[in-house]
Amino acid sequence: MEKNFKRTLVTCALPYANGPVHIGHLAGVYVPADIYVRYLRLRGEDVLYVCGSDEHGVPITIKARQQGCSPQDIVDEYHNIIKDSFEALGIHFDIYGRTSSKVHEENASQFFRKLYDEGKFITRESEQFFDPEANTFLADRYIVGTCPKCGHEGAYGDQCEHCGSTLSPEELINPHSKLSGAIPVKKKTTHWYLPLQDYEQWLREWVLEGHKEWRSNVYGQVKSWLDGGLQPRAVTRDLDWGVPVPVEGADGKVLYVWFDAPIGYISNTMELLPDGWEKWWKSPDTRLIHFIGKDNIVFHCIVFPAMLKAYGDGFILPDNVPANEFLNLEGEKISTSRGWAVWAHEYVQDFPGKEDVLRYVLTANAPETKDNDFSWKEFQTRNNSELVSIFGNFVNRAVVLTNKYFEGRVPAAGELQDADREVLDAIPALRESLEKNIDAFRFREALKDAMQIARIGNKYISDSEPWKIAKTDLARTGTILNVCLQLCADLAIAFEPFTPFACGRLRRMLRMETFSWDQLGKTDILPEGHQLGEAELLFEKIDEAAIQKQLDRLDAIRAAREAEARAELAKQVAPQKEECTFEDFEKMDIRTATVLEAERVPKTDKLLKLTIDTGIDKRVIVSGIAEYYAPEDMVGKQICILANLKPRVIKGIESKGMILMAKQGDGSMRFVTPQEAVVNGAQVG
Ligand code: B3M
Ligand code: ZN
Repeated sequence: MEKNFKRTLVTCALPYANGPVHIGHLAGVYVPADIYVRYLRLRGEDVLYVCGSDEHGVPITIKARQQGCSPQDIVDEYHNIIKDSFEALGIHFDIYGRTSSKVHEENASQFFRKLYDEGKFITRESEQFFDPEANTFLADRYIVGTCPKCGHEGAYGDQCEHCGSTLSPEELINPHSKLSGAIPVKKKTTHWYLPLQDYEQWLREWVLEGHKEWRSNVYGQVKSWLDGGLQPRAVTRDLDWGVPVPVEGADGKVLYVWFDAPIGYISNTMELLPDGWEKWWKSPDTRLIHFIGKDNIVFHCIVFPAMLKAYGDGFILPDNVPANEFLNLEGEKISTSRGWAVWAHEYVQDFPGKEDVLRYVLTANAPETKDNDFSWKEFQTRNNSELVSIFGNFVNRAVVLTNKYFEGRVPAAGELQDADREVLDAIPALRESLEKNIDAFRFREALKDAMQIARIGNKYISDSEPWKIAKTDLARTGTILNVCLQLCADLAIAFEPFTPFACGRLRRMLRMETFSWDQLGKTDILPEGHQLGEAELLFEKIDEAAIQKQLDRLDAIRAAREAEARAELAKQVAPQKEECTFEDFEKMDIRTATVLEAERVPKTDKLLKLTIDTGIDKRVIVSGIAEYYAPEDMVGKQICILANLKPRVIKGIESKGMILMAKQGDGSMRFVTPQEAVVNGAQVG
């Protein structure tokens, strides 16, 4: 912090209340923000921690329609699920508000109204798609049709979820309204726009000149937006869910969700502190930090600042926007719609008491500078061989030995030897590094620093073997344990931002009723004679079964998805072949026949050798249908064959003719059979 701020306002991106939060959200936004806030508070700083649900936007209205309920029902449900899962993970906001609240509606309206009155908007008429039956404008998501890129029939007007292409409604083949099925027509509509280009120069100075310290991914994205030239951005939409546009003649229009949502940060602060919110938003002594994911960078670094600038009235701008990249799950992009995610509310049910483990793993592997992957195996390994074997094991040995030899009282530190001093001296340096890392939003590195304290402790206790020395020199054992217990106290402080639940248990064990960041690295945090509490397990091993259960769940999702993709592919129909004459067709001798015998052709996966009664003769045909039919399925079946196909030798067997098969888009085949039994040898034509 170069400038002397008096307080810090930390906001976290407001999650959309149309689904639960998953590990991608946690790793990207909420866990790092929580570490930061806990750290600042430990240092005694004045912090306000604000979040809430983002309850507007088209996806919420679509979900409501799908489920046959109102958008309010949807947001009520997910608001509570999300709120509870944050609490369960130890993420305690000062307020977790919602953008459907009265306070927000009034505040967002008022915000729009002031910009409107001061002429800060421009209006533009454009043509938008309209549903003539439902008598309403259609958001792109409300228009469905066939994807021009992959042929998928349920593509949306903004995107095909099947092939991932970005689309516009104009590109859809056979477009129709999701509401009524009607064909959308273009209709004129007027909207309000914030002329972002007017703020371009100012944004350049503020970010590109003034905030070179921002993360390179954030700075780079802002620069490329600015270099690309800013355009007016619509701040209203034709929709019936959202904050109504508070001006005459704007019936059926609401504020665009990305206009009202960031104002939600302010509204939520107002809701918490009706009389004290301004000091958090309008004082130059306040430092504002937005924690977000990379897909929100433009809104937090360009659009919202331009809105605040346009509004004036002393609103502060973010001092930093530490946006993270994305987290993948087992090598694949997390996807809410495909169910490819680990949900926060399910995790806390599946792993009760292991909230810290998720916080730890998501931090150790945080996607701070590039996309990263979460795997359940890594989760298990980090728990078992880091939290349990290093941190937990060290603390356990120190406390158990103190109980054993000193009745649970902190022994005196006698004369220190080099090894003791080396260990104690390492901590202030680690503390400094940890502070630098957190101050620079490098939480992965900060966590390594904290873990280094446990690694040092674990090595020290193993090397100095106080349990052996106890037989001959109890005072020396006491010195070693004193050093170990100071390290335990260091851990209870240093890990508090990362694993607050375990640190609570650790402080109970150490009876550290009061503690502060300033104590970290001191050699007398626990004074001689201080009585410890009961030994407790800090972390527990996670077994194979618990991991396998999670992997099985993901495998089931993958299998279902693959089956769906195959079914989709099977539907694809090959285009018609080149024209042929009746004479061409007449050349082919197609007949009914019955399979008498069938066996696999040895050393092949695909071939069956079929002995056939063709009505003319008995003959052998080799056919590539073994993937679809077992030999016993074929015996006795009446089929159709091309009888006069030139014989071929396949795998040493002479094949005379061909079985007629219906081949689907995914390559799968079914034999063709007369609808009722007929004699063998009947001509098909
Ligand atoms: N509702 C979250 C998202 O893009 C979005 C953030 C709003 S923050 C003002 O997932
Ligand atoms: Zn597609």
